[in-house]
Amino acid sequence: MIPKSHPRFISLQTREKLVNAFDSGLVAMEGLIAQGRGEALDYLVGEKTSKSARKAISAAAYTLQNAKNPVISVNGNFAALCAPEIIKLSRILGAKIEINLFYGPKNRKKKIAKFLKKSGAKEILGINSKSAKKLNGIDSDRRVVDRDGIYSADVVLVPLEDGDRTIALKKARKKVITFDLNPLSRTAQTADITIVDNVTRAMKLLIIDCKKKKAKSRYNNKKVLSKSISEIRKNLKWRAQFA
Ligand code: PTJ
Repeated sequence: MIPKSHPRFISLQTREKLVNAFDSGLVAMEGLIAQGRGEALDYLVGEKTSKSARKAISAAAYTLQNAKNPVISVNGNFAALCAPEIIKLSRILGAKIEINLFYGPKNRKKKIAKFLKKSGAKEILGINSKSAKKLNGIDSDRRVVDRDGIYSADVVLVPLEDGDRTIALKKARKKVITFDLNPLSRTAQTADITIVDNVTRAMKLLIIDCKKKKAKSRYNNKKVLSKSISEIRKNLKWRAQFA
């Protein structure tokens, strides 16, 4: 058991959540590697939501509120880390929830659906082969999407994503919003809105923003990404003084 007094309690507890979800067959083994990468990058951003991430969250809230058919795409890590937030966000926006996975085995989708339903979700897309469609320009299992979900969506929220599907979604003329602690990743660079923050912090803030009536404001993802890289540099410079 992790003692609550441990200085890195939250981080260790999150790690434990992922490991337990791996043991229950929700998270891929590769998902544990992704989490490790995320933890390292979170140190670089200072383990707090930056100004640029707040700007991206605000733009994401406006875009989601004004979408005709918004879809929240869920993978193993996202389900394990943010199940209550996924359900809350889908309720506030009237957004669909669709499971879309990179790694096998095939029964992982069903396990995640069961877990989300147990957490309060009503309808889960991505598990019915009768409504399965294929996205063009992508060869991984992520190409399989639901006719009534991602296939017909105008805005898709794709956290902790791989670059191939982000590119395919953009080619299919969808607006892509992502959470990615790596501002240099292909997904971060390709998405319309990249929230460079830990999904466990940013989802809570996105929910708060989505509850408010958002006004349209200017948003340039390239500039926001550039700002987030500068913020990392600034944080490292500040930390270097105490090394
Ligand atoms: O469940 P599956 O099969 O769909 O697989 C999910 C993973 C995450 C394993 C899969 O999409 C994958 O391999 O992703 P990547 O290519 O490792 O990319 C994940 C990105 O998310 C990386 O840039 C990580 O730094 C970042 N990341 C990891 N943890 C977090 C994160 N970003 C925000 N919050 C996190 N907690």
